[in-house]
Amino acid sequence: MTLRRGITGTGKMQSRRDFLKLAGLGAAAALAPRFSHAAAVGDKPNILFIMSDDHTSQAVGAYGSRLAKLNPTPVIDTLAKEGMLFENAFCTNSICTPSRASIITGQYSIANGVLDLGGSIAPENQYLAIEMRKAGYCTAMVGKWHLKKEPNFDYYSVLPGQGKYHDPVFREKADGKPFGRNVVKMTGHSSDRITDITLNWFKNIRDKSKPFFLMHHYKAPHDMFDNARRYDSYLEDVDIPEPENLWKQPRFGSIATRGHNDELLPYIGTSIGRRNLRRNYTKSYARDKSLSDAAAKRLAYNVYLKKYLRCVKGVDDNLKRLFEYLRKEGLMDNTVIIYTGDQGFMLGEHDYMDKRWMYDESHRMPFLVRYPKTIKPGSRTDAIVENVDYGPTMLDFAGIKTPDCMQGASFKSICETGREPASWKKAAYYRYFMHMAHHDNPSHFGIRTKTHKLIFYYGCSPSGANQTPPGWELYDLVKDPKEVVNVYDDPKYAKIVAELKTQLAALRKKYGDTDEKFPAMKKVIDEFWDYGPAARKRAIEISHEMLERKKNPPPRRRRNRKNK
Ligand SMILES: [Ca+2]
Repeated sequence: MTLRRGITGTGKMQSRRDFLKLAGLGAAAALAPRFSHAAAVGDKPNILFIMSDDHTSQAVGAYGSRLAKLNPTPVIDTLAKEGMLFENAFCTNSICTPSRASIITGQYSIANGVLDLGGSIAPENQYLAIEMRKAGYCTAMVGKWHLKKEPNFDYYSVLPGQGKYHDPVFREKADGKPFGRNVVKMTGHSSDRITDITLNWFKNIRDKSKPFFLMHHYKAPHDMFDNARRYDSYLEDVDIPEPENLWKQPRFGSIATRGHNDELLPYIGTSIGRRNLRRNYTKSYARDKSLSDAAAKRLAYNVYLKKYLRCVKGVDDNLKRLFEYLRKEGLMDNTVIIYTGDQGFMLGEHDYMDKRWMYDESHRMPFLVRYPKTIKPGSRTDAIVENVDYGPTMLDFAGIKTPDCMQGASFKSICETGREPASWKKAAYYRYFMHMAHHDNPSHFGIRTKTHKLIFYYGCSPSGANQTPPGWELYDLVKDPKEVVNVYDDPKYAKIVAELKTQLAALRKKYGDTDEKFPAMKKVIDEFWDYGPAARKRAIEISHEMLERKKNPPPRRRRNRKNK
């Protein structure tokens, strides 16, 4: 297969029509002429999009969390010092493949079809890369890709699937063989090799007559965390600061996340401590049964955080190498440099691990952008931006209008002025589909404004199967930024709940995420939307039914489960 075959105008218009149909935008919009953009490159800035896997904002020093005192990311922090920090950048579906799909297409999961880890993006639908090339950019993708199909870039060298931490293999475009057979084996740690590949591309491969658009993606610090050996003693003698809600949060959550009277706590949301033993670090690293629950939890927490932060350190040190090269070559200041993670990550907050949740630590993405020509050093914004907006923003920096197929919008003017246009979005929309997969997270969707977050755990798979108790949670982010008091049932918040439900329904309609294709799931959502007495009674029954299933599970069938 050649790349060119995949990017014909016909293929693109077809996918755009499908999208418009899905989004219910009608015939007039579908027939509107597409704009064209000149191929001339002139003084267009280079664009370097750096993304790590699961690097959460709490583990970026510039975000000032409890971990900032460990100085985990001195190099990444320079982007905040010399550029802008986004306090409220959010993913639309907190897991690897869907987040990457939203970035490359500018579309929410329901529109690009990547609802879960099984999805992929065909070369002709990799709009961000295609538009950059059309605008005269030399395009490259290096590192973790995870969108399965061949990257539609002038150059790529990508890890297959998750890739390996040590001695990784890459699929390398320059190898010339068809995608999947173009394998190059390397030795050493993936963060080091990914940086080497990028530096080699800068020196020997890129077309220097064009501006560049490079996506430079680390595998680290995704689990199963495995740092380069030189970091084995990093933080060895440090007690990692703990979040208060690792230990105590009596008013956190709902029947959806705790079960009726907490009866499902061992089964929902994988934990740091002994609460839920699936994929659990206490089980793996604090096996001594004589340890108290608290001692085992503290030990497991330190192992989990240290392994994670050692991987982060490897990323940060490698970026030092990359930035030194850019400085030496005079590329630092005419390049828009972005640093982000593909989602956030729970580092023991709420006694949770992994991502997937809509709680801030998992929902938020670190997002730093440096471009001294137009972005003020040391600036910050609390504007709400989503990963679907990343593509439009980078295209805007390249002088390209947002293509019609993208649902996101450019926030370049926010980067440059710190001010939000009056029409800018006031809320982020979130949806997680992979019901109870891997880390026992019930499916949910919700809305987050600057002041509140409303989450609806409808709790079933798209087929309606494996029902967990539906429930609602509301957090007052002004009074309760750590999200430990669910105020959904507090009468003082009834008006806010009603307003947010109306906004949430409107966003679902706007983004075409209303589940007509999944009637069984839609029925559950409709039944529990108002959450009156009958629905609450039924949720309690479902909680009991789930407990019964967990205590007396049906015989296991043999199956091959794909890991993430
Ligand atoms: Ca990820």
